[in-house]
Amino acid sequence: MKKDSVAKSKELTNDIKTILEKYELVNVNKHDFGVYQLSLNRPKVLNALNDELMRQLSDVITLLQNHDARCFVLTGSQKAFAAGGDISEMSGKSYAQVTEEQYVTSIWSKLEQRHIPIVAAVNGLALGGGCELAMLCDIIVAGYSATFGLPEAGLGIIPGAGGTQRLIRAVGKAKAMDVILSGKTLTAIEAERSGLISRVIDDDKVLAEALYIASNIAKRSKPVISMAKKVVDYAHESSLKNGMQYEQQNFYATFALEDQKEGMQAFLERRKPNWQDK
Ligand code: DAK
Repeated sequence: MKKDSVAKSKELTNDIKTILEKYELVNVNKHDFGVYQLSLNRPKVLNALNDELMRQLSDVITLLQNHDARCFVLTGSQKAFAAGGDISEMSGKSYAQVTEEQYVTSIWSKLEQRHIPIVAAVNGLALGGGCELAMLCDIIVAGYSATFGLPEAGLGIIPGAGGTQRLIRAVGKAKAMDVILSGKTLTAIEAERSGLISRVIDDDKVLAEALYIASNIAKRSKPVISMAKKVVDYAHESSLKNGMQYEQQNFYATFALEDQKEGMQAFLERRKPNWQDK
């Protein structure tokens, strides 16, 4: 594979640099051809996705999309792309709260509506919301040691950001049920074989590969890429909207269960949950 056209680092212009400095949970690096690398930056909690991180990610993408971005690469750290939605933020929420505030849904749907493609460069853990965030991207490249999973049921909730809907479309019912119901995780090789991700590569080459893919996309016509993305999304996701709404209602409903409180509290107290079945 020719790598002579890999996007090289570029200096951000001062005007955009000053604006981006306030987004401390998302690091931005500019590369050639209008490729932007966005790195999630909550390393102490394995990039757990709290409301603020998702808001910043969405704002940065909107900002750069309206500037000169032609393709994004979204990445985390070597240990974790993201270990899921932030459990400490979610644990105390009630059913009334999550439904009234439409808990983080509006931010996630803004991310879904972008027209510039995102290549996810995944190393380490992509769990729960982290796996859902990767699946919301257009192409996923992962290192051999990456792990994908939707462990939500073990916390007394269900996936709520498209996990139930996108996983089944990517890997089929049998594997999706195994992952969602039993908590099985997928290795990068399994994920590639089952169609969840497009390329597996040595861990230390993942980012370079994702940047290479992004630069190839960025060098093509922007409206053509945007149309191609829209049409592929349509084929893949035409019934997604209804499914997403159904998932969301049921996700919120789990917050009416005592088992949601118990499951999340158990994680925070580092013990096994004592399920009440109510
Ligand atoms: N939330 C908050 N903190 C987390 C976290 C998470 N998901 N994952 C890890 N951390 C924190 C740990 O609490 C720990 O913090 P300290 O104790 O040091 O303060 C730190 O990160 C390092 O984690 P560990 O010490 O546990 O590290 P280990 O290597 O031993 O274990 C692990 C790594 C990933 C196996 C373990 O941390 C783990 O099981 N984490 C939880 C994984 C999980 O269950 N994820 C699913 C969460 S639920 C929605 C959008 C999104 C979502 C829902 C709705 N809408 C749009 C509506 C998402 C939901 C979820 O993802």
